[in-house]
Amino acid sequence: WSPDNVTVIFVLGGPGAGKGTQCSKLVSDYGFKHLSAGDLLREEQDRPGSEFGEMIKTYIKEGTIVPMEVTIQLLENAMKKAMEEEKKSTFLIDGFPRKLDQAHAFERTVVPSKFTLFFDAPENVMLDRLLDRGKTSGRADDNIESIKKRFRVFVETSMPVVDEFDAQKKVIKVNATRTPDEVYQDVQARLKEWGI
Ligand code: UP5
Ligand code: MG
Repeated sequence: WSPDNVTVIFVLGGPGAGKGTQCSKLVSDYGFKHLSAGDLLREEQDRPGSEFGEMIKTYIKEGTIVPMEVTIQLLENAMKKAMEEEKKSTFLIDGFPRKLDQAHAFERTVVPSKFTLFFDAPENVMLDRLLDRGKTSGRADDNIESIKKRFRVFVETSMPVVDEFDAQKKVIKVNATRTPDEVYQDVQARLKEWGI
C-alpha cells in the first residue's frame, strides 16, 4: 500500500444527483473501483457487533455527517482490500469528502485526489428522484423530512468542498439533469480532456 500508485477521483453532488448511477457506468467501462462512502457506512451500520452501528443510523436519518474518523477508516480499509484482492488502483470515492476538514484530512493522511467529478442538479430534480427511489429503496433517509435536511447540509457544509477544489482547478462539473446516458456521454468527453 503506497499512495504513489493510487489514483483517487472524488465524486460529489447533492443527494440524488446521480453519483452512484454514473459511478456504475464508469466501473464497467474504465475498470475503476467504486467506493460509496454512504454504502460503506450503511454496511458498517448493519454489521453485527459494530460499535458504530447506532451512531451511524442516527446521523444518516438526520442527514448529518458521520465523524470522519469512522468514514476515512472504512474507505482506507476498502481501498487496501480492493488493491490486494482485485489489483485495483483507480478509485471513485463517491459522496466523500462532505466537509472541508474531511477533504484536508483525507488528502493529507491517505492520498491527494486527482480531481473531483461534480454532478450538478437543482433541488427539485433531486427531490423527485429521491422520492421516487424512496418507494422501493428502503433507505431510512429517502423521506421528505430527511431529504430536506440532507439538502441543507449539502449546501451549507459540502458545497464548500467543491468550491475549494474548484478554486484549485480540480473540478469537472457536469450537468446532471438530463438522462443517465446523456450525463454519462458528457462525463466520458470530459474525462478524455483529463487524459483518461
Ligand atoms: N437517477 C440517477 N440519475 C438519473 C438521471 N440522470 N435521470 C433520472 N433519474 C436518475 O440516483 C438517485 C435516484 O435517481 C435513483 O433512483 C436513480 O435511478 C435516479 P443515485 O445514482 O443513487 O444518486 P446519488 O447521487 O448516489 O444519491 P444518494 O442518495 O446516494 O446521495 P447522498 O449523497 O444523499 O447519499 P450517500 O449514500 O452518499 O450518503 C447518505 C448519508 O450517509 C449522508 O446523508 C450522511 O448522513 C452519511 N454520509 C456521511 O456521513 N459521510 C460520508 O462521507 C458519506 C455519507
Ligand atoms: Mg449514492
